[in-house]
Amino acid sequence: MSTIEEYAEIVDEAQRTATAIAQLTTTNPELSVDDAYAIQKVSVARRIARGEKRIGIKMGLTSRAKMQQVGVDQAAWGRLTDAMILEEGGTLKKSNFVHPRLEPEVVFLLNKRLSGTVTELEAMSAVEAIAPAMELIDSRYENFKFTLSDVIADNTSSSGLVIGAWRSPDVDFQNLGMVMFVNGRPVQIGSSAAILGHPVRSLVMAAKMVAQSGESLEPGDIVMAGGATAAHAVSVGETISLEVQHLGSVSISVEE
Ligand code: OOG
Ligand code: MG
Repeated sequence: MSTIEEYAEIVDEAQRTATAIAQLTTTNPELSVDDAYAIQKVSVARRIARGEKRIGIKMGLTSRAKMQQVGVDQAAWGRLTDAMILEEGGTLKKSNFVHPRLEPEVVFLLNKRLSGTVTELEAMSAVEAIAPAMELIDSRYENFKFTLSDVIADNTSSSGLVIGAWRSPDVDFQNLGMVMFVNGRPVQIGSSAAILGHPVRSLVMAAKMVAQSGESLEPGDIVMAGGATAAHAVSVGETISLEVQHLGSVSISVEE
């Protein structure tokens, strides 16, 4: 059995070099969720030590569609750094990733600290702004296959994010239409309500989950709410865009 540090190096190197690895649970079927979060923390600390900056967190597996697509039925969170930001309307290089997928999300910008048990009202009052976003997920595991512990150790597949224009959260964002297009053709159609019934619940859950790791959500942090539909495996030559009702759109193109 390897140590937390050894596993952290394995997943970090897989990410850094875009190389697929075997699931950690193949050699260690007993890998616990707590150990997996410890591995995630150390692996992201390696990125921070290389000069990346923490920008917030992402929630994952907060919709039924996402859980079904990857066969894991519990929510999880991961850490985001500035190196993951992709330019809105720009391009992403597919060769920087193993098997990248894009998924439609909404993202929150916080202006207050949130940690532990908070109400939906408290979570709402900590939201400075909301924006449409797509997350680029890229499991480092072969065939995009993993258990809950595997995916947590792999920073919940976090790889990139494209964020659209921020707007005031005064719009009711409980049930907003979300359509993701590939070269103008709709490929994923959903609603923000697919995210736990209301995306603010993802923020409530985020505050609780980070507190379990002794951390908090800080003013200035962003929190990705989680994919509202299944993710789309991207191909070179595609332009992928997301339109969120009342929130606007984001897009990115895929190159070699
Ligand atoms: C795990 C990450 C899930 C989401 O938004 O549900 C996630 C994965 O699907 O690879 O980011
Ligand atoms: Mg996601």
